[in-house]
Amino acid sequence: MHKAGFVNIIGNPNVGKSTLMNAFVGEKLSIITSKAQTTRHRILGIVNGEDFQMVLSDTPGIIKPAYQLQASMMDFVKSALDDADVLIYMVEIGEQDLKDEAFFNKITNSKIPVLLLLNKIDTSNQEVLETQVPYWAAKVPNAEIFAISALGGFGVPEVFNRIVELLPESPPFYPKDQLTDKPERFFVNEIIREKILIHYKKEIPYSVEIDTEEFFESDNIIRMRSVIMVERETQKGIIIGHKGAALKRVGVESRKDLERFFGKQVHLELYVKVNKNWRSNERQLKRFGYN
Ligand SMILES: Nc1nc2c(ncn2[C@@H]2O[C@H](COP(=O)(O)OP(=O)(O)OP(=O)(O)O)[C@@H](O)[C@H]2O)c(=O)[nH]1
Ligand SMILES: [Mg+2]
Repeated sequence: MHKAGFVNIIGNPNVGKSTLMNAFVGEKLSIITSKAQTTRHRILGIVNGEDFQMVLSDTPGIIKPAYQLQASMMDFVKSALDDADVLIYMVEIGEQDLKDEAFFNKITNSKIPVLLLLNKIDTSNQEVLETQVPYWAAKVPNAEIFAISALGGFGVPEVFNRIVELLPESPPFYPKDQLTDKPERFFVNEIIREKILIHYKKEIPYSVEIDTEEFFESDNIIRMRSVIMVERETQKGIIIGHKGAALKRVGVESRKDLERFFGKQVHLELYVKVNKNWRSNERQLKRFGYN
């Protein structure tokens, strides 16, 4: 017998969804930062076993959209609510309610199995845990609750095994050596965007999109050229920094990560371009993979 199914991870921003998916897959597929709204897409991470295939979906944190990009991000969450075989609802210690009631009602009325993961228990203690578990059990009575630390790995194997149990009988959906649904250039974009999230403040990371225009792989090196797109001229100056120092740092750190990710020497050319109000432009968003 072979089992396979879609296991979709949803929750508020910054609770550790991407950290969990990477832990399951054993690869850094999704970027992770301490800032909210790090993930903008629905990213598949596929875990293949002898007799099962777990198709995980990492999704953007749930927010009330303020502009078109965020609305598209929430469409990814909606799609993940619709096609899940197992729903992972992640919350973090100390968090109260999900900000969007419609999403929350969908979870509590779900006909499919829901695992509620109470994450970041490494930041807490037994006393707090003893109040949090009953709190969530009352709020989401249809869920099985697991207290975990996605970062430290505590409780992660137990959740993994439970998901495998819950997978429906099915042939695999993807070739059994496939790890994700995204192309190589997507990961280049994401690795660069992670450095932007880490090094720039306020609205800058949220105004940036990366477009990798060239990706040439030869025997011993991959040559890439990527554009960092911003919404306004002033943001371009900030990205580049004094004598280009800030942009250089992004380039150096990205290249190191890209070499690790692809297991090959990388030559990365970066430049910055203004793409006015791209976040609110349907056509531009479509071009960058936000449907
Ligand atoms: N202490 C602690 N920190 C964690 C744990 N899991 C994740 N984090 C941290 O929480 C922050 C957010 O993690 P992500 O995995 O990016 O969270 P996310 O839910 O994917 O965030 P968005 O994509 O923005 O919605 C990062 O700084 C992680 O290192 C955990 O178990 N314990
Ligand atoms: Mg994420």
